[in-house]
Amino acid sequence: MIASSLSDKIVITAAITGAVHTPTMSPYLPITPEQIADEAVKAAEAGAAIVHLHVRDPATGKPTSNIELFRQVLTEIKKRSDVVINTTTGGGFGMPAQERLAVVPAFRPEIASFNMGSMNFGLYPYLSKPRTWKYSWEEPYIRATKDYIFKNTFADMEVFCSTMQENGTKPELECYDVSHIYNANRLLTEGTLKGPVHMQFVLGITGGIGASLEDLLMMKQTADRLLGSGRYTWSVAAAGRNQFGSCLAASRLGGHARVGLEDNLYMGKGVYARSNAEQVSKIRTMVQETTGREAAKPDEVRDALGLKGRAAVNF
Ligand code: KMH
Ligand code: ZN
Repeated sequence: MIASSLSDKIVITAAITGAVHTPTMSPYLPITPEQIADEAVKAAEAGAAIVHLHVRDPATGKPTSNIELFRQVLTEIKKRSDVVINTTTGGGFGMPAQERLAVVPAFRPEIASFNMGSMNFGLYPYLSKPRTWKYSWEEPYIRATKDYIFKNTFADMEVFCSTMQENGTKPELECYDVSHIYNANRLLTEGTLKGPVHMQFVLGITGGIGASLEDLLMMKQTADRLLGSGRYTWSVAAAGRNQFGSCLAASRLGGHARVGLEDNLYMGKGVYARSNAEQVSKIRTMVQETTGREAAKPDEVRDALGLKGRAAVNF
């Protein structure tokens, strides 16, 4: 059903800035609302059908949930592009669940991330590389993740689910491990979550499943077994150097691909990605040349995922 309508197309998502990387890690990480919007529009021009968005304090680059910053980014992108806008509800480290979710009732986006369980989410391995930090918040932000739980309890997930339903926002299920697929299946069985669902398998986070081919197959096979093959749509996002290989593998298995500076700052070993668009172009070419699947257009994605359309958002 849903999955087959896009089987000859690849849905490329560009995750523009995220909350995992800090300004010291790459001079190309977009920070201000203007930079984030501009990167999103250019990623769409390069072939991304969806852009996934976080915002940052323009003065320091620190991830924030500030609604006015979101408003600036969302309105600017909508003015310049018909790309599907996917807002984060994962936010940044240390943000309470309700604060992360506020973007949904405020803007009623077509789609938003929905994190499928609590987990360790360690960025502290970044500290093994010596750096001179640009901003004083960066090192403590990264260090604190050693003792941090990314909290998404069943009670939290019920609230996220009902808020998204009330606002006509499709949840994109961020699954960082096999247990998150079981959580998704539980919410579906209980009727809290309505199908058909769209999943993002997030591989290679410290605290989640790895990013080997076996890990990817384990995620897909688990989802097929629990939800039924072809009864859900799915995409892969993988951290760091695993990004392109995992996305290509997903494309060969009928899945979709998320790239972007949220997940990976590089094009290859030691070579910075100078923009999100560069990564979008690279995966678009890799997938097209390997599988023949062409980049899906935003309206094709709206159709296939059952999104309400850009006229129905509140920005
Ligand atoms: N910021 C992270 C803790 C999402 O956008 O929903 C997780 C994250 C996922 O980025
Ligand atoms: Zn995100």
